[in-house]
Amino acid sequence: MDSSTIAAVATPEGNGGIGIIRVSGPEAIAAVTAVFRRAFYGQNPSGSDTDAGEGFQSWRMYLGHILDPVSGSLIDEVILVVMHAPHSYTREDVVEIQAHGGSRVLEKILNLLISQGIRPAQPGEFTRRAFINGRMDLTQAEAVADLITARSDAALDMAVSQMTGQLSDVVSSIRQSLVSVFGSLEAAIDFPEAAGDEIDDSGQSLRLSREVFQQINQLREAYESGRFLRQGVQTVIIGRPNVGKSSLMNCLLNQQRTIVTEIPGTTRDCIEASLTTRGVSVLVTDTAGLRKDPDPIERLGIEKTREYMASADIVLHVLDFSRPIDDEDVVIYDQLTDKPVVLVINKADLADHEKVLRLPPAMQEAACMEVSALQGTGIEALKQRIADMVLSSVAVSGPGFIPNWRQKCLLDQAAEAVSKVVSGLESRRLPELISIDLQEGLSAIDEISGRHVETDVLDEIFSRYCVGK
Ligand SMILES: Nc1nc2c(ncn2[C@@H]2O[C@H](COP(=O)(O)OP(=O)(O)OP(=O)(O)O)[C@@H](O)[C@H]2O)c(=O)[nH]1
Ligand SMILES: [Mg+2]
Repeated sequence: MDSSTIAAVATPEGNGGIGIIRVSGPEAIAAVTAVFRRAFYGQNPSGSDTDAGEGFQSWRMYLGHILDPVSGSLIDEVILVVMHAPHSYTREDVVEIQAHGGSRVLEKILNLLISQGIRPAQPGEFTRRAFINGRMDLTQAEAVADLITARSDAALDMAVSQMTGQLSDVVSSIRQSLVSVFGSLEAAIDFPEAAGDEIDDSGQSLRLSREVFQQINQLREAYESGRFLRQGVQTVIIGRPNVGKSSLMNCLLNQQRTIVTEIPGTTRDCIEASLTTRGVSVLVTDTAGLRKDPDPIERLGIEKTREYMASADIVLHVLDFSRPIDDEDVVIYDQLTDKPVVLVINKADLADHEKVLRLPPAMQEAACMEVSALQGTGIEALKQRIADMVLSSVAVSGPGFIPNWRQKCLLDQAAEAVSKVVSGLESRRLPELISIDLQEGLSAIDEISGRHVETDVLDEIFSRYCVGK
């Protein structure tokens, strides 16, 4: 365990009202005390009424000044908050210095602390210490990063529930069940006579293992249906040239992001942007119009469009209300068999009241929305529709939090191992063999919670955090 004392600027770079420097470790209080002079309200910072040496109480704020201990020059007026171990984020002694938020000021204070023998913190090192010191498990530590980077309400809710330990609880209940099955198998291995001819006579181990298998699968399903909330939903706008794809993109974003002209074939590349609607993060891509006889540049654009279509979560297939549906529209639609599609019938402003756009039978099953990208009508309803599609798929999944990719890979490993345990118990294999599978399942579960995890895995996880967290 690294017992050095670390410090970092915890607030974002740039100028701000206040900036916070965080210090953690056994020397935190001593180092800060060496550069801090407590001021009594209304008295001169350079006066003698200071008590830098007096002990600080936890969770109180102290007004004072940071002074260069060598030159005696005043650096800033600050507030200190001291948190004595173990009642702090890292469970070590922590001091937070609330200074003025100029990057030069913060850098100067940090350098003063470093001159007191403290080292700069690595990215995520405070949270890593919180994990190592048992304040949180690895799923909670990962949720801290999710919380900071959450771009939508839904992602934020998910991060909060994971940070407060909901995933940890499920993982630890899975662990308990596996340990209990393990205990029965060990007993059967150590005392075969006591276990009788057959292991798991009562069927208790089999029942528990099946339950665990189901729990693990629920988490895997939650990943599949809820990954939109983590990554944002990939939405691709496609259609024939000139139907108004770029106009729709601009309208959704509420800004002129892509070029619109009356010339078919205007957009030749794929243009991405993101928006948030109803708390859901949506990544939208405008694409080149799909047509039969493209020129060489358009052809490249169309190839790219197809790649985006293949990886899309939702496709917005744009049709033009002012023109009858033709074979090209149908050909495009037919390529979308495995995707959730919304037919966006654009240019609704050009339709007279009696006119209805006739859709061929195959297209009639799809969700349809009428919009005018020119006038902005129907756009809110379309956004609502996209959010509903995402949120309904998440609601089905249930648990209220969504494993990340690392956790999902480990859940896959655990599921495979536990399914072998189940079939081993069903076919009454030797307990020694079943216990090998069980151990594999346990170690995957323990890697999720961080109970047993390699240092390089931790390095990889925490390197994605910001410095100061
Ligand atoms: N009346 C009307 N015109 C529209 C509407 N949406 C787009 N247009 C017009 O249709 C023309 C084509 O619009 P774009 O948005 O460039 O169409 P596109 O599908 O991106 O076209 P390509 O990039 O060439 O494939 C432009 O002249 C737009 O002003 C609409 O809702 N109503
Ligand atoms: Mg376009």
